[in-house]
Amino acid sequence: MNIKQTHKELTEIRDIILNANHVGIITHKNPDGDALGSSMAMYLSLKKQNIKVDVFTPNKYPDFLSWIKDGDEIIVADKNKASALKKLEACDVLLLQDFNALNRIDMLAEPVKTHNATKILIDHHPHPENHFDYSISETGMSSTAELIYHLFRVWEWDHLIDRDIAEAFYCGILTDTGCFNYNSSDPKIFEVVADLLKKGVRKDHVYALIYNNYSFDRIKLLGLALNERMHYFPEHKTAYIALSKADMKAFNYKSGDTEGFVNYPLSIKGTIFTALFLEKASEVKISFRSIGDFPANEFAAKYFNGGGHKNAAGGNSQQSLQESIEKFVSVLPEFLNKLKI
Ligand SMILES: [Mn+2]
Repeated sequence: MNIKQTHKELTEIRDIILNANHVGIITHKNPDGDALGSSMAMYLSLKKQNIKVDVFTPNKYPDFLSWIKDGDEIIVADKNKASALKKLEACDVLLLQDFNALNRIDMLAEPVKTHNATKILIDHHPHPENHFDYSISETGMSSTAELIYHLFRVWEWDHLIDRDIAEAFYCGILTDTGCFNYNSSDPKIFEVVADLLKKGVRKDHVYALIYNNYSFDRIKLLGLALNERMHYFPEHKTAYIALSKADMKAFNYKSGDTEGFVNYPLSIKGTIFTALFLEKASEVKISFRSIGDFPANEFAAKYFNGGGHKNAAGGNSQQSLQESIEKFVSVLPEFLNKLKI
């Protein structure tokens, strides 16, 4: 366990949480398995200690995460903004989990920025912003879930981890490592998983809940993406998939349906970089994945207002879908040249 803060500093943070009147846990928009898993593990553990606590997400989490214990208690800000902001205002400690910049929490950014509460960032993305009272930022962790598991050990909260909490942690680790395909070479992750299994995690069951939980339409959309919307540049070891609004509408797109699509082109032998372009109402959303030394986060930051991890990043474009793709294709050679890959 390699958390930068000393044991004393971490204990101080624990005591701030334990002495709070009302803790607010906030995670990023379009919450993924780690955002939700790490938030709910914290939420369930605080509830067990009779601490008043709420979880806030900017928008709804995808259906494939609806099995997480007490997920229906999450306050979804874009569903009822006024009531969410009122509850947020009542919090005196805010735990900001699984994001590094306030723009990741959408309409909650401004209220959090001006909030008087003690703000504690708990995250594993590089380059966190620095306007928080405390920042537990560990880029070496596979996931925020793994980081919080280690915090629980330091805080002597591991006795609180029951099956529900263990499965929330496991969800975060499983999804943020692509089922142990990346960000998971550190043997310590498997020690964490071993302990979670001892706490009762139903490993195969959780896998099925997350990955065998799609609609027929979603599989057909994947078929379209791979068969007609994927473009491969063997000379650049790169492939991208682009889906238009019409493509998604044709298959009754629901939030979460394109989860994982970006990874498929990496299974082409020799591919080191992939992108997924999704045409949204007001922007084009882009996900990036890479293998080895290719810094997907630097590419996302340089050309597409984004960032993230070295091998998993995201960004956006205010141009049209076609213009965004053209930009991608045109900047790719110069970026690859500089890398000398
Ligand atoms: Mn994460």
